[in-house]
Amino acid sequence: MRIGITCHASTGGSGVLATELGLALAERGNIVHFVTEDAPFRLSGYHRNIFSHYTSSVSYPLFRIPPYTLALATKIAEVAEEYDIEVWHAHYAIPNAAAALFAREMLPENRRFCLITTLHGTDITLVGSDPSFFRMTQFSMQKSCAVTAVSHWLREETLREFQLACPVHTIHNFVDAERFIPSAEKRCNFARNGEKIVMHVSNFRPVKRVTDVVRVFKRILEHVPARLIMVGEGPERISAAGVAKQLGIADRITWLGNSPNMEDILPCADLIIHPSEHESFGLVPLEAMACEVPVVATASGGITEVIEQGVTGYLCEVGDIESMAYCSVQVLSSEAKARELGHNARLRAVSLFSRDRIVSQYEALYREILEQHRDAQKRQADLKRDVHV
Ligand code: GMT
Repeated sequence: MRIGITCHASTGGSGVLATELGLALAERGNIVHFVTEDAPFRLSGYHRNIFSHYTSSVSYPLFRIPPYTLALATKIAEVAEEYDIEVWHAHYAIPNAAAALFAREMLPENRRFCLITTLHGTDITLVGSDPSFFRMTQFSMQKSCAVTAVSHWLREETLREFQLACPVHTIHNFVDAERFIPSAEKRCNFARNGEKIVMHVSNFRPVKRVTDVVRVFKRILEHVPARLIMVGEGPERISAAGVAKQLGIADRITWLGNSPNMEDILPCADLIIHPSEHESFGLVPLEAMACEVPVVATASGGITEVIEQGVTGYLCEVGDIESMAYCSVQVLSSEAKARELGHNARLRAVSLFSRDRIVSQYEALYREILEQHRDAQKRQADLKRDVHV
């Protein structure tokens, strides 16, 4: 198939998933064109069947904010027409699905692609439900040929919040379990003098509750010698660093910044802490699970579909620092417990969220809507011919 993908190029999970999906589709022989504002975070180097196109941004004194969405729509239309794209996959409703819809309208009727919109989380829970975007998000979903959500929880939230007339399919996120693998040697990369490695990975937005990570870590240190590795960048980094200073543990934390090769970093951890306010899926926990790293997270949203309580990790209430610290200490102070959780975690990641399994679900959906789309186009052409006869 000839497939177009639009996603956010930044470090967030939606862009990561879209990139991994594009790479997997290309490996299966599909032709994949990315249209983004910049190179997607995890897409580097040459890959067979992958083509990249960037939007050009125009700054003009009249524009206080450059109209990026219009530039994106224009680029999508150009690429779709030039490469005869059959399916366009927009990741994150705003502005990607809206721009793709606009692009589709610009194309001649017989060259229009099928649009699939994948909802990732905050495009529904924060951005899309904001009154300034609500109608546009709802319209974009309703006019897509298919809408998918990355968890059952997000699907339910979407149907409840937007009262949609169209179905929303759940297709979970996936992990490449051949790339994300456990590695005993890598665990030593950050540890000094027998320290355990506690890690947090995110884009440090308020929804990730990064200061909770630091508070949990402070309590862990009362029981286990450990080092906290913070991976990522974002607005809450300053607050988290401030809390660490106040608690007197700044020297026990290493700030790594952003890194695209998480397969080399996650296996270094003995434990991941993921205390989000809500999480529609939790791609980082899944990638950690594939590396046999247990996760302590919050029972908030779709992450409960990823982590099995007490079997592959632990789920605590949002903001419950004591419980998160207690569970963390259980994992870090018992090799046997950590091994058991890690083993179960990888098994679950491989059996339920493998790349092959999930990419096949996307391909099947593409084929299904493409067939419906072609039937509809044919019916329309027949109708026009009949009218002219
Ligand atoms: O940051 C992003 O680009 C997307 C981000 C978000 O806030 O929507 O992450 C979401 O998408 C990921 C990939 O599907 C999920 O694994 C994350 O759980 C989800 N984040 C939230 O729901 C907070």
